[in-house]
Amino acid sequence: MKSIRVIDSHTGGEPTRLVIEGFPSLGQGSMAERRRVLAEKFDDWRAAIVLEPRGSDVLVGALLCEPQDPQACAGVIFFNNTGYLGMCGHGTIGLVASLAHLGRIQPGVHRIETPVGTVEATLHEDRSVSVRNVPAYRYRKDVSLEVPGIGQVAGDIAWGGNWFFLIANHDQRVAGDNLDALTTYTWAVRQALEAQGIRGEDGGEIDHIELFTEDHEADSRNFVLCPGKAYDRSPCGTGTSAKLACLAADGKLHAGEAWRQASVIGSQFEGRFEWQDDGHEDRIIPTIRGRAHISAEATLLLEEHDPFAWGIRL
Ligand code: PYC
Repeated sequence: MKSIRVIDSHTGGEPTRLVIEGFPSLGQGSMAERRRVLAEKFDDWRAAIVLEPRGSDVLVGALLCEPQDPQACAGVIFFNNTGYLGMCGHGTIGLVASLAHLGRIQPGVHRIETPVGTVEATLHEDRSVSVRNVPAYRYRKDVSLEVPGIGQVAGDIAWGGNWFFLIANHDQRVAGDNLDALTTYTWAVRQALEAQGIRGEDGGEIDHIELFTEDHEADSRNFVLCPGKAYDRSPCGTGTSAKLACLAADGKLHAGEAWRQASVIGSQFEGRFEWQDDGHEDRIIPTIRGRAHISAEATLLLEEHDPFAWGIRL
């Protein structure tokens, strides 16, 4: 019998399962190297932790790692029902809330290594968390796409720690009682991007699709389709970062101004940005603030003769 200790939390409704003990060693490399080792040698551990019957399609896993840099408080690798993420905003907020719950960190600034760079998380006295993310930028504006069954769709491609296709003009109702239609629409867009070879600047797959609409209580409401076809219950930290990059590039939001991003279920993040100060004029450093709540402390058990011990993989 194998056992894996986890802390579950949710950030604006989106769950994170932080793995704190019981995972095989991935070596001492960077988080990007350790993610490669995880994917190549231990992918069944990912599946055991986040897939049914222990998990669900919505769950994001976060493997807590020893950081390389002694100044960092943690390293982390995020994964989901289909594979691995670069960064994860809601997951970082969940990680920080879980470390605070365990008494491992106090309010203040904490550096966290991820596969796509180091982020800086501030645990505030009110238990909310700000994540100063990796640099974000818009790669292409107004990309036109023929989507089978839908027609022409135009959107921006932006990086916020993962690759996003952001669609502002569409005929969809972005509301919690329209999730099936939103999923069908965004999944068709995702497949069209893939089929037409439209990718991020580094050749990375555009595996998050984001729709926007107006909101009475925030500056915008979004629906974000995640890589494994689940929608993000939170406003998506990396998706909000990508949105801030587009707003900044269009001059619609200025450095330091607040942007309240609501999710399709009504939870909110507050985002702000500063321009990156290294000659990349189009890049911003986004900061996303939100709040996570702890939902379980648990030990996952993998029985030797359980046919679904390593997850249901169809
Ligand atoms: O908050 O960045 C995020 C995120 C990515 C996928 C799910 N949540």
